[in-house]
Amino acid sequence: LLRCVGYKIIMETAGVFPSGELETAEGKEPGQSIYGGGEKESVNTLREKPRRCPSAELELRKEAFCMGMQMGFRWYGEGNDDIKLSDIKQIPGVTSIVWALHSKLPGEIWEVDEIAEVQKQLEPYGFNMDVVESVNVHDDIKIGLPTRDQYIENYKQTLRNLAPFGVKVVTYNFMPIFDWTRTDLFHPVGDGSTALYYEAAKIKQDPREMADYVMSFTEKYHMTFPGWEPERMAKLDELFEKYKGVTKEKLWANFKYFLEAIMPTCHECDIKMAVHMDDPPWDIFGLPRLFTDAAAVDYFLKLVDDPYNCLTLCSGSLNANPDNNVADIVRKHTGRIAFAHIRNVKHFPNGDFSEAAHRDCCGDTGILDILKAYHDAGWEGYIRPDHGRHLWGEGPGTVRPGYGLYDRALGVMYMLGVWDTLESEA
Ligand code: CS2
Ligand code: MN
Repeated sequence: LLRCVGYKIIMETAGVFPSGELETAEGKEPGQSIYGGGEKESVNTLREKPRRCPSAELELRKEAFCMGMQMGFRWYGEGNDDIKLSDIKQIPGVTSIVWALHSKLPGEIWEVDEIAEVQKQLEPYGFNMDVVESVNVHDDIKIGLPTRDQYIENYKQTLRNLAPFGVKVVTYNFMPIFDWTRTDLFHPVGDGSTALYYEAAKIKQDPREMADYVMSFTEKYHMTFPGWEPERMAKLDELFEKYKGVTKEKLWANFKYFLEAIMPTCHECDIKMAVHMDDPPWDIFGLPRLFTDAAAVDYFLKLVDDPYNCLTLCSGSLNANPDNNVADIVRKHTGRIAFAHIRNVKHFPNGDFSEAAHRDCCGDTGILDILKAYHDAGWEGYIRPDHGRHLWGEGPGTVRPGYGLYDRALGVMYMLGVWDTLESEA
């Protein structure tokens, strides 16, 4: 019963009513806006009554700050994303905008007034800002330089600044230098759409070529990509130099140091740290990578065994290695997964892979198994469609690679369709 996600209650707990008063859909006539202005929105789009949860239980859920599964959608912010919040609002079931202050460099403090600005943008649409992706970790912390302590203090201050806005989960990664790595950002899939693609033979020891390729998009379309900030890319040789001697063991030790330092702040702020899986999950350009398989996930969760030390379990990142069974990890570590990224990947025999539509049979990741594992384990957390293909005219300059509107919206509907079916059978 507790698994039941009542959309209405999620909206109430999220405090969506811009007026600040706790209104309920019951107080409105069908067809009357509950969003406090703007477009006319029918209350019939919300469930009149949650289907299986008696209201007393819903109250309990509220008291226990029990979240249920909440659907999120990543948005890069006003002036930084061609997709509008009003477009996202039209995708059924999305309650959370997964956001970040993308102008911030790793290590900088996120100031309260900057966070409040985002809140002001989200509020009229009733979206919550519970999930931040990402607060990036400064390289000096990963390398273990003496300067790390100041950057850790800054990180803690950012967490303290985020907490009053209701932020519950902070995603980040612990990959040296780069975030995701792909050799083609708009690769034809064969049906007229394009997707992110990884051609193994194109990854050489010299990362400069790769960085130049990504930077060419930044220059041409004035788009910066998290993990590929021009300021950092300009110092690539220096960065590589600094990482010399950072073995996998050292990286784990530096990771432990960072987490142990911030866990008390996470408790105080009630914010879960949710580390993203490495993408792709293997060493690259001679740099060590940690989150490569299930054993690494086990090791990490024991390394700092704290309920606030959690995962952003990214299905597509891990399953870029086809040996990784993500559903098994879901079953084993349900309570430590704060955020689920659902991404499907198609593998080729030569080691190349392409990103694919969310539907199970469009790729090899086992999306159906993964969703079933979350459902059957009674998982409660945040979930979002991760990368999607670029459809219907989306392309370089109009969308961020992997972050078009349409395929991710289809992904949401696929996930909710599977979820609703599992619920109705439960
Ligand atoms: C994300 C990651 O776009 C993506 O693939 O899944 O880049 C993720 O945002 C970061 O690794 C988290 O810091
Ligand atoms: Mn992801």
